[in-house]
Amino acid sequence: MPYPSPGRVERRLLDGIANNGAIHLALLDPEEFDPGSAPSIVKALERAGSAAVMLGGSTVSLPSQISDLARRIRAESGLPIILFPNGVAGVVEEADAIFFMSLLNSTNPYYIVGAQALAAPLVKRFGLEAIPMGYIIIGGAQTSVSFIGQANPIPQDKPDIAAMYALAAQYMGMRFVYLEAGSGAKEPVRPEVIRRVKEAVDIPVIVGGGISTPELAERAVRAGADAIVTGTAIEGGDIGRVIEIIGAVRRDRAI
Ligand code: 1GP
Repeated sequence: MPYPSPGRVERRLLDGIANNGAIHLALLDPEEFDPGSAPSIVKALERAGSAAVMLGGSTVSLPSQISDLARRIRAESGLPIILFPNGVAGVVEEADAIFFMSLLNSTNPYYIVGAQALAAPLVKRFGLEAIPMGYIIIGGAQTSVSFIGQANPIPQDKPDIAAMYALAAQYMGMRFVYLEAGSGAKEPVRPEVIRRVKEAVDIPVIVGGGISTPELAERAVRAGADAIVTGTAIEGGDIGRVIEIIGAVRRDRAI
């Protein structure tokens, strides 16, 4: 059993993966979202089987936007609320947990450990469950996250490098690894990258960025993704399609 042992939210994610083969995580970026519409959307996604809500975005600077969204969602939904912070501004008290993430292929130590050190006392004070996660940016496209995070993205045709970084995350004690193509990416993380990472590590593999259809979600799950994140598809307002994506994710990956 790792120390500290997994908290309530982490256990729920792990149980979801164990029971369903893979889970869906709904990402809401407070800068892209009308807070009034969030609760009904989240309720629909919860009914469809999404496992948790992630709150955050690369350019968020106003913590109160995240707090407001978290409060509204909590009033209407029982889904765990997990912060997906871009920095210290992404840490608020109203969530259940935080992906305590290090952008492993940033060229700037601020995004590897600097922001985390500044945020750590807040996480403790707010009583947030910290879920240690290695965050790795994949693919050549310039996205908000790769620009802001000053990343040196791992090329899609270098799956072994992605696997090395993911294994390093595991050996450093991180309990999830997130392969990120960037929000709205034209090319999601390629199946070969997911497959190679999955073969290399024992920790759950989260995949996001550009997964806009059930087919792309299913392809990622078949390649070995344990969790699929969608953000842009939810912002687009076609909740029917997001519900289809959730259905595709929850199907047994062995099918
Ligand atoms: C971004 O991986 C997430 O951090 C989700 O990406 O917005 O493209 O779904 P999309």
